[in-house]
Amino acid sequence: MARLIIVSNRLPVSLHAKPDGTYAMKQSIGGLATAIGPYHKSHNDCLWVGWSSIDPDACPKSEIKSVTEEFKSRRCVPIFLTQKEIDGYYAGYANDTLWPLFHDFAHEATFDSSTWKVYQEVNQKFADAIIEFVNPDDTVWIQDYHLMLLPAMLRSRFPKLKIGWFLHIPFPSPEIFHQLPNGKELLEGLMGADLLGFHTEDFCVNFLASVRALLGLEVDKDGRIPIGSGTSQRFVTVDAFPIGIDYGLYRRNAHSSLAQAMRHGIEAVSGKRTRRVSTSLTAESEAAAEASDQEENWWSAHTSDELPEVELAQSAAAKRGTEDNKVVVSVDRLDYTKGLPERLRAFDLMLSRYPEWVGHVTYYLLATPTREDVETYRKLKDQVDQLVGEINGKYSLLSWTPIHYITRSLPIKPVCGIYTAGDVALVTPLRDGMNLVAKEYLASRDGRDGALVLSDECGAARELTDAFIVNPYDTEAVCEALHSALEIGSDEAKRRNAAMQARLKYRTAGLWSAEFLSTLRQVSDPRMADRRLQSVQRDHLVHEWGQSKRKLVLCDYDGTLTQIVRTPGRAKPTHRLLDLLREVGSIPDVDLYLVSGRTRETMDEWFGCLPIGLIAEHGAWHTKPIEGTTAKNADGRTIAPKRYWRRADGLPDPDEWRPIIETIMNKSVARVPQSFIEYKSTDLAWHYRMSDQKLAQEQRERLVDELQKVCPQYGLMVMRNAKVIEVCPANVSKGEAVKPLLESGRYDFVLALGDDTTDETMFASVSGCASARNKADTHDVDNAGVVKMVDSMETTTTVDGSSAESNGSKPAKKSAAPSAAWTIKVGAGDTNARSRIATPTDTGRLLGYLVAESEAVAAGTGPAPKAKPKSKSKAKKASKSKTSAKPTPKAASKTKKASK
Ligand code: ADQ
Repeated sequence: MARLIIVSNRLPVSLHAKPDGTYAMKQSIGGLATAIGPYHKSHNDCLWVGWSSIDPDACPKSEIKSVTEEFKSRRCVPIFLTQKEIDGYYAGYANDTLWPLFHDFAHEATFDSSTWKVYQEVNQKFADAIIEFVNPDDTVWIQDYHLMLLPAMLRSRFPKLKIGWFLHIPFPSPEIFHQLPNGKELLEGLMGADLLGFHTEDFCVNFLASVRALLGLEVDKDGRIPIGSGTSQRFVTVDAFPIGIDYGLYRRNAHSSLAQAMRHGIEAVSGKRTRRVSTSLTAESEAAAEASDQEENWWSAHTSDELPEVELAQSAAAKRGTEDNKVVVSVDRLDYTKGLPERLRAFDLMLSRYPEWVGHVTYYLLATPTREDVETYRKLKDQVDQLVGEINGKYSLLSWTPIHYITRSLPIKPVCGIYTAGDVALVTPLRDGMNLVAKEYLASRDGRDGALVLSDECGAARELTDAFIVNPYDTEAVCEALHSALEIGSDEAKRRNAAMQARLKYRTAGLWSAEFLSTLRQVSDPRMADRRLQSVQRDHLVHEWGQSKRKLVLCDYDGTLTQIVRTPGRAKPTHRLLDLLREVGSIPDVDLYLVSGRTRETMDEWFGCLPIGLIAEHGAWHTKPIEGTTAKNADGRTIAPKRYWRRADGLPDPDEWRPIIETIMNKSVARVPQSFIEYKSTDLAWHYRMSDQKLAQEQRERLVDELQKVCPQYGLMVMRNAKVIEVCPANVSKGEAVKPLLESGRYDFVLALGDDTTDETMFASVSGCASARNKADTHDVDNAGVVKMVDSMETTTTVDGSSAESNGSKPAKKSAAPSAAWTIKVGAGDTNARSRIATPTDTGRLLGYLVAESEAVAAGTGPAPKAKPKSKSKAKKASKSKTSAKPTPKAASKTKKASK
């Protein structure tokens, strides 16, 4: 059985020695463990290889054996690294060279040939351990910058192994990458993989620029780098896979009693919950105000400059209501990439520029120190300590402290408590691959307000475009964004969040790993690697969907929404699939049609209850719900809509041709055991999926020959589909069936999905209609038959015989063809479709994206951002000063006042 082998620096579980000498296993927390952990846990065919955190030199051999067994019981393969190896590979090359350089902190990077040597050796140690048990048909998924040489090491031993690699941190611009003495070797190491994944399109662009410059390799239109030539040629695919979070986990934990207790505690201390702080503040400020009114007394003898507390207390008095108090939060590891000193300076500036916030905004800063043995990290800690001390010293009032500084590492529930208490989250890393904190904050505030100030230097900024996006180096911009975020109204904050939350809810950690693995399978199969729907194209499709006014989805069923099975009757839709189709069909500006070769009886039985259109027998029949008949009962369940089936006009008379075709097909049934005829009202189909394939294929050619001689005289045609030979009217095809919809001028977005040759006619119609956009006016005259069908599909006869506009809206100008037209082939084989996805599961995922996007747009913020590659140098960064968080007029006037 083919297995999935995940390889990362650390294992997802760690062992802790107990006092009795035995070990306790502890689940690791963190992005990677939560993203892939559930897959590993629930799949018996999934193994995880990683560093055990145990030094073999400090552990007796017998213990190593028992520890290995302990790990094995959790499907983990431990790698034992000595202290020297850890110092060179992990602390040295990975964290002192690659980490700073990849985060654009070249000045922090050390280049030491001895750590590079150990990095090579440890990568080889991982390779040797994997080679010992891996099978050639397994899939290996390698994580992160610690193991960049591993793909080529495995490839040299297993040419056919499916190998993927994902980078969790940014990939730097080529100018920065070129500073790395061993850059070429690292890239060569990665060229051993089939698929290389990055968080964003920008990082892919940076990576490909370095590949071009250092290896002289180019990427083709399908996002693939060809390696070698001739029969041994293989491809390395590069694409973006933005990691998500387990949204439900954060939403649930935010409601836990521990998180709520934490939230209440923070709100009490910051004066939001009780009047304690506010009362004393009020007293303090009233005393100040009173004193300043009296001439010649102690207070008035001091200017504000000499005693800023007086002014601050006065400003505090301006906001007496505790409901106006606000909490700012941030959660970080204390790393120089997270931009803590810059953020603290911006908070300081905000308090001095907008003194009305003094006494009314409290910043909960959770920053857990890491790598305290390293000088840079120690210095950073000292700097942050000092800044916090300075700000607290400068602004604290008797009963209010601006910053609550927590340096402990907290488990998920208290962290969620902090998120739920935070009116504003300050997430301003100077550079970050993705940044999960921003996403966790939004998930913890599901359905609630709360404003996110987000650095444009992290991957999350490409997705969370409704946040206050700032340049983290620009103190002024962060200050203004923070002020705007504090001032934002609850409704506006909810509206912004709802859009981002709708997308995050769908784009989870589970979706991320499933998409990476599905892409890895697709790119490793030469029959499916061309025309692959790349993430940038998928994002473009989703963006166009969000922007369009009226959308048409044409979707085949067998092989497109569900796997092809041996017995056609067994391909019944699951509840999950029906729910998905119901969701798509229920979006107000969407018309979904299932376009199938199945009989109308089957279509009715399986899908008649859904608010969608149905086209059966390759277009011989069509129906859509009569408007106003789709409703929900008291339980919220959709009541099956009323619908009438309509037969396409001008079809040959079945009584004339059916006995002749049946006789011919019956000969094949007799010759090929387990083959059979399927009877449809306008169509006969010979199925041989369950038969001996060699015998069936020989017979198929004979049958096709014979049928082709007879069919034309009856106006019929022969179709070769997947393990089926079908005879149907020559003037019927999926392409002809959907033309009336395409030419109706009703839609500005069309998506067609299908898996076999019958769907190619549909693709041709969609492409033809899109390319003939400007000529479509003439069609009414040229093709009277088609126009007739337009009319019959556009209007639906109601029970009383009157005619109703099927969508309730007037069609746009007849000649207007869709401006966005997407055709997608599902699976292998030749196609004229624009793009290809691998399996029906991918179809489901794509439809899921569209549902989430419609929800996000409905939440009121407009369409998703179009992915735009962006690469910039450090030099540009230093000079830029931008923020989307423009000061509000109110804020601007205060700025002026403050600067007087
Ligand atoms: P990290 O550098 O670990 O991940 P991040 O994405 O922010 O950074 O994830 C941090 C995780 O740790 C979050 O789940 C957060 O809640 C938690 N955390 C952070 N500080 C904490 C603290 N003080 N106490 C408790 N919990 C804390 C790397 C890359 C990122 C990328 C992820 C996933 O550097 O850019 O997003 O991998 O690919």
